[in-house]
Amino acid sequence: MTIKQTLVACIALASSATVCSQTVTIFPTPQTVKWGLKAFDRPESVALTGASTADQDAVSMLLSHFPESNNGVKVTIGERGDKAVKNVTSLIPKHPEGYYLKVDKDGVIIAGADEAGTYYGVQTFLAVASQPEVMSVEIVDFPATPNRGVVEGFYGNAWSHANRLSQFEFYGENKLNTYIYGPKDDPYHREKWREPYPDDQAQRLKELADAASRHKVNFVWGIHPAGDHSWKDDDNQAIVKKFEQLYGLGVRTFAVFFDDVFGQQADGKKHAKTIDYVRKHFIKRHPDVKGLIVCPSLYNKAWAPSFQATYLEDLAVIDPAIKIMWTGNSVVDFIDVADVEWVNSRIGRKAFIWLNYPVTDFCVNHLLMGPTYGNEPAATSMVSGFTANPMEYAEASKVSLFGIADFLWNPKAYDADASWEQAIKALMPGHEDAFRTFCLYNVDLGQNAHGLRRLGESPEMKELIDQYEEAMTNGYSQEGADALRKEFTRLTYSATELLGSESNRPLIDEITPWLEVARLQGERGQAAVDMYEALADRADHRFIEAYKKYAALTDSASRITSRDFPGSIKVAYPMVGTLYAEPFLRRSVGKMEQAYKKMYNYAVDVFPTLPVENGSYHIKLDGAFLGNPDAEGEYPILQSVEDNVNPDRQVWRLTYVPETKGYSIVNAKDSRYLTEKVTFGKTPFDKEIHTFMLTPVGDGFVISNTANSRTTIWTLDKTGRLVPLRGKVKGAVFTLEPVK
Ligand code: LOG
Repeated sequence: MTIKQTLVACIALASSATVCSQTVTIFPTPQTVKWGLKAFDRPESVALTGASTADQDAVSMLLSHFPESNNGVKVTIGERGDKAVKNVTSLIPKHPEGYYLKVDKDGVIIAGADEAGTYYGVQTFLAVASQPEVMSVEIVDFPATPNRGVVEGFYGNAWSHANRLSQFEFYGENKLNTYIYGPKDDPYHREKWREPYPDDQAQRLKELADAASRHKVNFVWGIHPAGDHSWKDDDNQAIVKKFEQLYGLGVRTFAVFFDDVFGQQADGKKHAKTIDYVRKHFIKRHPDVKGLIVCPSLYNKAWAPSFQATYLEDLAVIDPAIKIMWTGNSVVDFIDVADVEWVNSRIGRKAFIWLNYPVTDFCVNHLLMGPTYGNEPAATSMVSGFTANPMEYAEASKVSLFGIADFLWNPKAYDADASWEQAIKALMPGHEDAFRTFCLYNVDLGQNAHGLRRLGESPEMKELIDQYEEAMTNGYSQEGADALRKEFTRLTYSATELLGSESNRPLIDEITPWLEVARLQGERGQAAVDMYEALADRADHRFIEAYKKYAALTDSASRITSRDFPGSIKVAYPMVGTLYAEPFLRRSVGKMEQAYKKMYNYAVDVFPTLPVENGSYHIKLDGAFLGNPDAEGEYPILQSVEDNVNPDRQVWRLTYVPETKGYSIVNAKDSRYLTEKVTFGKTPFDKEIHTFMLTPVGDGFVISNTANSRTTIWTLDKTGRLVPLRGKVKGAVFTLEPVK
């Protein structure tokens, strides 16, 4: 159902009678709504007028909720031009996809500006009629943004067929009308773009195109030929041939992606020629093809300096009806007026937005379940379309997409928090509080290459942590400990409740690894509070028991994975509460450990010992020395012999950083430190991303960055350069030799 919340306002009258107004809050927020008194009880059935001339998807949608019968509530349905709705013609908004809806004692009128309008009118009526008492209402409604939806454009495991079917239903309910197919790791989209889909996959795409159309979603199929296109006509023809296959399966809108290629492959003039070839030899030959969308190589403003200065202008010679995509000021950012103005003036048309949110392919250990905020409402009138790139977790992405749908339909009325609350209710009915708590612990992206953070993580927890830490520095606070225990317990209860809930199983199944980590985080928090209390009571045995519990729970959490199946493109190691809760746990347990060791001897061997002592080392691989290049080179190098002229080049100072359980690695020659990319640091030292874990293996260590240690370890490429190795692969084993 589109309507997610009922505001039941009950006014108790002087004596015994109670009048209940069962108006509902409609999402996406309509342009104008006028509520009246009760019209009728929720209908058992409907009696239709105009059904044969009205949009058939709209009629079926209505009948799938209310059966037809002669004595049902009268519903008149149709679109502009149909006889059935002739009387209300002047009330139908002129905007494409708009509708007029009237509900009163005499029945219901649903009148669309076009077919989609009628369908959306039905969706709104279903919402209005979701309560036991249906209220009178008059609604004039239309979308502010023309093409609204999703671009499945991420790297990683592509959505399943069932995911996509469920998305289309959701888009219909929430009035999103566009889905662009472009999963980077579907081989037939990118790597093997020239090859046709095998029959079984082709059949599924046909099913998708049909299903999308039933929900008034424009199914756009995209190809990504940019990696190895020769920019000659035989390859242009290969695009056309592939498009013909998809055309045969019912696809009527197409896209060509040139993103994430550089140098010679990122040539605006060549891209324009290819697109023009496709226009001439494909689009023009099929009058029923609705359009073409292009994603340029230069798709965000931050990259402009490193591209051909005229890339966008060179591309912009293509037919002005062809849409050009744009991610904003940078790859991952929200959209504002200034950046849309910037690109529009270069491409000679309104940009088509590719919003990289809530996509997590660059921070796979996180889920983005927070409110969708940051896009400037006024920008929506300057774009030809607006699509969001989601997470590979399709069901979980619906929280953000709900907000996107609401924002795009009616940007002026958009309230990110209210919309988010509504999404939570819609997606997890019966478990709203638990789901809300879970979502609040999963808003942050963690440290990531794009630098985007979302700071709204559990404000309740943040406040308690701040208070508790202040109390800790001033002595002891039982109140602070109690409050903190309560909040951690709430987290555990919420996760446990959701794990057992039946209300939206596909969503629960998807997020189960994060729910497990959240449940354990709550329990770890409780154990940490036990440690705190034991320390205050000077109860060393109790402290050790609590510590052991904490350590065991932490160990269990660190073993949880998501998408860990054979052939998975990306395995994730779920992280929860990364902004406040998790750093707090590490910090406070680390401090308590130190405090305990100063006071007691009992069982101190339970604490992990450092893999290596702080100090200066040679870092060696197969007998060769890791060194600092003489020039201002970016990467350390591997040198087969010891440097006797300038020995400091091969000396590395390792310093343990308790917060991250990692080491900073600093070269003795010039004090440059290694960063998360194993280059030398240029930005100020940041312990979160500039420290390394040393995992003992045999006589040596595998080295990994603490920020992404679970997915990346360091090894050497053919040139002897340190490079990150992704995935669960055995890495290079380094040995450390202390330098006196
Ligand atoms: C890719 C996209 C990816 C996203 C976020 C575009 C146009 N292309 O940096 O496939 O999901 O960033 O990682 C991209 O955004 N490249």
